[in-house]
Amino acid sequence: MTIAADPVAAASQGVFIDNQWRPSASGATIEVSDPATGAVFARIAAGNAADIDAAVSAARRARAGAWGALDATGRGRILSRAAGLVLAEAEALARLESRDTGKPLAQARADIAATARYLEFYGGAADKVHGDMIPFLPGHFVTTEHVPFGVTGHIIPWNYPAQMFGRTIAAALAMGNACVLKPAEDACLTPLRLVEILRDAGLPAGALNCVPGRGEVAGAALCAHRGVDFLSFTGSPEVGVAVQAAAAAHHIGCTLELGGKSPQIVFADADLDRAMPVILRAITQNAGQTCSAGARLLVEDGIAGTVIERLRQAFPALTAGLPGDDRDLGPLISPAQLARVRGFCDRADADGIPLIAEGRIAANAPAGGNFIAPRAYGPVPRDHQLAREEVFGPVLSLMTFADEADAIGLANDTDYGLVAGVWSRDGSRAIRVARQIMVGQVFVNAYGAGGGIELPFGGMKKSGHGREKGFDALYEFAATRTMVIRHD
Ligand code: TXE
Repeated sequence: MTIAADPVAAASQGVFIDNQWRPSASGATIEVSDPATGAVFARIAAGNAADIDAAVSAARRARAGAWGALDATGRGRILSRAAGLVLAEAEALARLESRDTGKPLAQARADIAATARYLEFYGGAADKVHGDMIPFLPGHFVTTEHVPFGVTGHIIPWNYPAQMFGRTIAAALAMGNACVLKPAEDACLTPLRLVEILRDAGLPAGALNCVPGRGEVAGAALCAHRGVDFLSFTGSPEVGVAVQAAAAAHHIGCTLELGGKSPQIVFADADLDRAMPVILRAITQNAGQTCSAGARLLVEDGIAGTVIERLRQAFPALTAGLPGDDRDLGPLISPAQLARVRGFCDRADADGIPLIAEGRIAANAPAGGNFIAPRAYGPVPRDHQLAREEVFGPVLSLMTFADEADAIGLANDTDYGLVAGVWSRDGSRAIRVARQIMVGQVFVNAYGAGGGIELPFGGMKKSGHGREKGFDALYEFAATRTMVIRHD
């Protein structure tokens, strides 16, 4: 029985090691609740340090055995086959993702398509990675090659479980690493199915192992395990610090993707008809629980009134509803996340921050669901919590700026540095500004949450370091080995 056919079966499937499910060491489980109703509909294993240890051992055996012996073309073919298998059951996976995370079905379908694209992209890229020949001293011949680290540990969050799986696992496998995945306890049913799909595509035993469980137990054990050679983490800055400390304790590297407070900079000459729908989508997609959500709307003084009026017109129609009804947004992931987002709104209200506009919750949204209506506040003082901290919910903070220099200063006046958008009909200015924003990805007259699979993505400052997506991600999962040959 597969998880796609019956999510509740996940309970009995324990941890995935050496290409098979086995009971977790403790037998303990974690309840999985439906964000739209609050009802428990599945259970997952609560893996612990013993499970992590078994998974890492399996991965090390795979590296020393069949997986380590496979050439890059062989690895790529397996990933490409997996892409096809994902597409073949895309609808079932999308429904599972939508139920587990609460996201609208259309967004879940897009996520599954993207997951297949990751597998396809890195499947195709696997045997296109090559080193250099470097001119050196007379009588010397120098080459470089990109060597997989060995065993890579992956900790992913709950906001895009399938996409995060594709992003981090496909790139690491393409380079020849063996992986141990710790998915998020709040939503991990699609990753639990995706590991089976990789097996069915021909991945040798041990090349990909998955231990669901709590972060402070299974996640911490993965970070601390001496058999892990590299860590890839996406989640909160607080846990990111702990992951990096654990990596440093045993002298390994890590990539961290830790969210953001991304600015959308709108100059007075911007094409608002084009910009506004994108700006709205960038804060409502996945109910704002997106690392690259366009959370700060920075508007040139002269058009602040116009933009505020546009928000007043647009927001009341924005609706949070049942995932299957495909409204603008679904519920938040959990009661805890709902309380966190409400807390931001309550503090903004208490501090007298003007509420520009509010969306609504659909009449048929169940009372037990984690629904919240999207909101736009502004002008938000530059030092207010709502201007500075990641809400991770559908809450837009509008601020105004005086001129180009002020816009750049304001955009960079944040601890984060993930994504930015610049909207202007003056092409030279838009590019000039875009190049001064300290972020890993910047859009001009566009804004795509994180961009495409092909585009390197990652943070500066508190948003983390390292790059995912595109070819850059492949090099994150390998060390460069330089070989110097003397032949005179
Ligand atoms: O994140 P956690 P949470 C931000 C966002 C959100 C906040 C809290 O602002 O509101 O973080 O979310 C695992 N050792 N982002 O609490 O705890 C955990 O099991 C090792 C931004 O869900 O960081 C899960 O698999 N691992 C973000 C993963 O870390 C640990 C996405 C993320 O959970 C661990 C998610 C530990 N000690 C939240 N503790 C983004 N960058 O998009 C937890 N984990």
